[in-house]
Amino acid sequence: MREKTKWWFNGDDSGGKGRLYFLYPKPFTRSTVYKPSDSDREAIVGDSLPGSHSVTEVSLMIRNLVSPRTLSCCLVLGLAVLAHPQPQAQVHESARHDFRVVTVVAGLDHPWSIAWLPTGEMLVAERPGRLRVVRDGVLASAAVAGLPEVYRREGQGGFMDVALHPDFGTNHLLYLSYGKPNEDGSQGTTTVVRGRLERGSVAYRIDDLEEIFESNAWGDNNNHFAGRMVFDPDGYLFLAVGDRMASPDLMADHPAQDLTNHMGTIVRLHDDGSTPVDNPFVGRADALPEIWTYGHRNQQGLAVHPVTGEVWSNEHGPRGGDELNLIVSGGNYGWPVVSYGIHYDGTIFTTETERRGMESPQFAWVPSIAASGLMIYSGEQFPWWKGSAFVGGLAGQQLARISFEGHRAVSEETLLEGVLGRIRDVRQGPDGGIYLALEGTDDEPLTRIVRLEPVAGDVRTPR
Ligand SMILES: [Ca+2]
Repeated sequence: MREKTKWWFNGDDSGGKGRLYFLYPKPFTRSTVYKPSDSDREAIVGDSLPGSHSVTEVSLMIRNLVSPRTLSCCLVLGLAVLAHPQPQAQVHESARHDFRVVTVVAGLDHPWSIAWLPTGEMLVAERPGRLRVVRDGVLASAAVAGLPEVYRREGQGGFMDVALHPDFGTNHLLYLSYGKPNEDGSQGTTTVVRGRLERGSVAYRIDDLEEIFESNAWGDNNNHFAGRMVFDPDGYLFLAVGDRMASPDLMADHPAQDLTNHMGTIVRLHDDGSTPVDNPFVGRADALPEIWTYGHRNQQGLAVHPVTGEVWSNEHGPRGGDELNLIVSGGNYGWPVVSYGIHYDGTIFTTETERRGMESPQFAWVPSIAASGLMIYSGEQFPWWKGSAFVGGLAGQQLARISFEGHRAVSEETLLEGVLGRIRDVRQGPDGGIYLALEGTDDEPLTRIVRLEPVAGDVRTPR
């Protein structure tokens, strides 16, 4: 019997009969059938039950929680509870679904992004330059080995996003975006490496690491790297590169409006980093061929629509003017010539919010929430939320849900405002759950990933 990881009680709050769910690591096997031995049973019952509970019957049912190949099992034990049932988390109400917030894993240092392996294990990129593995709710102490050094462990120039190749199951290729330092460490730029994720005797490691794209977005500051990545259904890799905080007062001379660098762009690449010949600026002497769109600021969300396959992005405005954008080939998204925002000090750099020939956002936040993370929901756990976009708020300390008619955002609902602090990333897990990576604080830098848990019987008609 290995160490236990987690248990929770599902039953009458005032005591009485209920079921104890117990999650523990299953030996790694391709088989979906795993029978615990009698000694396993004894260890579970002996180790995991609080003293005031007694077991009247033990029925062991193996339930795969995530996928047939997950490492997790769930034992369901029939219990008679004498006293002190486990309190359940608070229910949060919203227009379409009620839900609880439960902790998935704690102890993370600036988690910036989340990805899942086919085994059900969770990968978490920590900004200071570590890639962590979470197995059955337990954070492995050893980080993934074989990844590069970062430009800055503080600020924004560390590890950014982690993504699996669409054929990861056969090729094991893992992609990481990060702030790459120049030779003397004085400047950094958004860069993508990939390598094969292999499991060693103790921990995962990256073999055959190679750099596949170094953006031309060098700067000696530590801001606006963007760095989000996503593969679209055709297998192209999209990468957001931030504007490196060049001043909006540059207006039409701003680097985000200059196609000879990658600042303020989304680039589109083959999986090996080479340039697709049908990219919109291929063959132009005044443009870099990797550019797919430009005129962006600091894009902290990038997602593929689960039904249409379209690429969507969100970006930070300055004071006001965060945007949710539908990404179309060759589009100029206007920064800083058109914006719904103003300078942080309240002064104005543009009076225009839209202009012919520039792409307008499908939704804009005024005031800003500091949009971070983007997910368009397609799971079964929250059926009324299918097709909604979920966006984390850093300064806004909230989860925004945007609903659409076609491409047009028609409503915004603010969830969890002020409840969880700053939300850095939003993902849909392979179980259809909604996962949030939270920011720590100066006082408590280590932080959590949480999951929204449906409330049974919650599905209701719209209010
Ligand atoms: Ca814009």
